[in-house]
Amino acid sequence: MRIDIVTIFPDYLAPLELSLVGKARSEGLIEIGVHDLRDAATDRHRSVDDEPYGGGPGMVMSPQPWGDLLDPLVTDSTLLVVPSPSGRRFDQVTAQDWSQREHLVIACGRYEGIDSRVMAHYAQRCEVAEVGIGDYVLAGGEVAALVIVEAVTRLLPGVVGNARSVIEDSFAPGEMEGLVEGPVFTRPPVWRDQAVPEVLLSGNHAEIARWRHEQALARTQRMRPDLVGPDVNAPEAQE
Ligand code: JBH
Repeated sequence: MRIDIVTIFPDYLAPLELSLVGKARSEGLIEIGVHDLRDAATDRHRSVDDEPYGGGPGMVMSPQPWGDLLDPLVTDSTLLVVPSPSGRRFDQVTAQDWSQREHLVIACGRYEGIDSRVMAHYAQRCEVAEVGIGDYVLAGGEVAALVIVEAVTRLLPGVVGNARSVIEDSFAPGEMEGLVEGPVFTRPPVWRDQAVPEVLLSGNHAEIARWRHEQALARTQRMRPDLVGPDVNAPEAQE
């Protein structure tokens, strides 16, 4: 897979040289290109934005630099990803889907966003997906791009050493589908008066699997009630 990222802050994407994504790149499991939008600006100040038509606060990114920079990157098999607070939510199912694509281009907007004609134009030439990563306000698409690249890269074959850790993750389809993971423990068996739950030391794998599922269910109910139905054991649900 190849991912091209377009931004006015190429340095913001330096973390893609580190850790899991950095290793996947150096092993040739993924190719990532980072492009400076200002390289496609035509004036002396390398401007990439202008005032919004119709008035209002902030600035809008001009279509010309986007068009000039994207034209040579985009083919009919590209998925053009535009991180935006008004997009549909990027989730694990989206990450799974995108990990099968051969080419992503991620267009990072700043200010009040990118002139809408850019998305309309490329929608005629390839698939375009506007996605947000959560209900909070960011200053631009770069952090969302980092999130998307990491979520997608770890799903590529050969990237995560232990395939089970991908399969058994929170949100991953399968046994723990729709649940967040419960608590985990490692040595020592007692730390600051707290013992590791007995069952985990029992060696009874069926018992352990059952306990983990119970814990995951309880934690999901408590921390992410939106992911499960109403708690049938809750006092207000009795009688
Ligand atoms: C900004 O404010 C944001 N919330 C969620 N996703 C985003 C993606 C790009 C820019 C946001």
